This record gives sequence, C-alpha cells and structure tokens, in this order.
Amino acid sequence: MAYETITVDVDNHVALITLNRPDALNALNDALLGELAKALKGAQENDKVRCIVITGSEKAFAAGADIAMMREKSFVDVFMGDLFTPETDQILRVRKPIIAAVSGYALGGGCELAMMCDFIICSESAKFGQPEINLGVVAGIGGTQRLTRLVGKSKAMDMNLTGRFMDAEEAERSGLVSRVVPVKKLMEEAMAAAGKIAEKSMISATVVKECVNRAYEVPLSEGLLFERRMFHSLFNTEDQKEGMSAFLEKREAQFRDK
Ligand code: DAK
Repeated sequence: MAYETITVDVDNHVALITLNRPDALNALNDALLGELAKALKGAQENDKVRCIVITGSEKAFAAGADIAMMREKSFVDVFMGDLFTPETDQILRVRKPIIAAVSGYALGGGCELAMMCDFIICSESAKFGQPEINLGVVAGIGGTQRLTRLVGKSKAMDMNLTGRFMDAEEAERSGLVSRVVPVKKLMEEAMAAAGKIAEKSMISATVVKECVNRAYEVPLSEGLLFERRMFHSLFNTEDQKEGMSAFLEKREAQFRDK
C-alpha cells in the first residue's frame, strides 16, 4: 500500500513504520495519524509480522500534533469530531509488541505517541517534552497521565507546567526509556530488539504485553492473580513444551505459536 506521510517496510518478521513529514518535523496531522492507524492495523493482521518498530528521522521522532492544522479549530470541531481519538485508539488495539525508536524531538503528541508504544529506545539526541502549555492548551493523549505513571508526579508536573525538554540521559534515569544508544546505532539496536522479540512465541509475547499493561489498570493483588493465571494457562500450549524441552536439550527453541 502506498502512503504519503509514512513508510512501511516488513522484513524478517518486523514491520518498520517510519513517520515521514520531514518539512514539519513529523508533526502529527489527520493524514499521518490516519495512515499510521492503517499501517498498524495491517501489521496486526499480517501473519508475517511479529513485532513493530515506529520511528521518525534523526532530527525528530515527531514534534507534536500539527499546530497549523489545529490553530483555527473550535471546541465544537475538536470535541464533536473527537480529534485524534479513533487513530490513537487503533494504536492501543495492536496486540503485537511495538517499540518506539526515538531520535531528536519527541514533543507533545510525539512524546505521547512514543509512550503509547510498549517501550522506547532512544538515541543520545532525543528530547522529550510536553510543551502544550506554551500553546495555551494542555497535553491531550496521555502527557499528563502516562508520563506521570512513567516518571512520577514531580517530573510530569515540571515538564507539563514549564514545557521544558528532558534529554536522553534524564529520560533513561527517570524510567521513560529502556535504553539510550548513539544516534547512528539507534535503528540497529531497535531492529535487533524487535528481531529478538520476533523469535519468541507470539503467545507469550502477547501475554507479556497484556500482563504489563494490566499493571496500570488494576490493584497489585488483581494484577498478580491475572499474571499467575496467564502463567498457568501457558502450560496448555505446545510452545511451553518446546521452550522447556529446548532448554533441557541445550538447543534453540522453535516456537510455532501453538
Ligand atoms: N506543528 C506544525 N509544524 C511544526 C511543528 C508542529 N508541532 N513543529 C515544527 N513544525 C514545523 C515548523 O513550523 C517549521 O516549519 P517551516 O517554518 O519550516 O515551514 C519546521 O517544522 C521546522 O521547525 P523549526 O524551524 O521550528 O525547527 P527548530 O529546529 O528551530 O525547532 C522545535 C524545533 C521542535 C523545538 C520547534 O519546531 C517546536 O517547538 N515545535 C513545536 C513543538 C510543540 O509545541 N509541540 C506540541 C504541539 S501540541 C489531542 C491529541 C494530541 C494533542 C492534543 C490533543 N487530543 C486527542 C485531544 C497534541 C498536541 C500537541 O502535540
């Protein structure tokens, strides 16, 4: 499928989605978010895809929602049109693991998009921020909610109230990103991580995603029960027998998602 604001490449069981509006630092407009939602749905439905990577350019993952597109919109436009909700809901419906590979700016909706992925690998040039307050608005897709859960109240307040950017080192220290790598190594590292995930049982990978996400929705006792029952359930799969047999027989496991 031909896209105008993103590119999609599927190789070695990994779908690489690259945001591609270089003139606007990958600012998120209707077209880009619509195409991203479509590509993610396609990746979810494509049996060849076992993991997804979303990235931008070296200069910007995404510098936020498109301010030019939003400036003249009214409350009724964005409220009744439910700005960005169907597209962002689609991202959350993807059951396959998604890695955000971030270089440069990940601001506003860009930071929020990265946080909607399952984890973030960034380069040393990454800058995260929720500068919506400078525009007379506030974050709209998780910048006050997911960010607070990831980095805590103090830093989330600081970033949302001052609009300051967080660099890669601070982002790793705060738990926003899982790893920081040199700029030139970003894609190699992200694709290697995706490749590793692609080798696992898709059943286990899907269960991991559901269990970790559950931790944000339910009390600890419920989350632990859910995890334990999912663990028990996996003993009903061929992949559990294969994984444990492969370990004991000192060979690589050949998972078949069964
Ligand atoms: N929108 C539109 N164009 C943008 C843009 C953006 N967010 N960010 C950058 N650009 C454009 C610039 O206008 C410029 O275009 P030309 O002038 O060349 O035509 C080009 O990209 C290059 O940008 P700069 O010349 O500014 O480049 P610099 O290196 O000097 O600065 C920068 C880079 C990232 C620091 C700066 O561009 C910047 O501050 N950008 C704006 C960052 C920002 O404020 N982001 C937050 C946007 S608000 C919601 C969902 C989502 C959201 C809200 C609600 N709902 C579901 C309800 C999200 C809101 C936001 O993200």
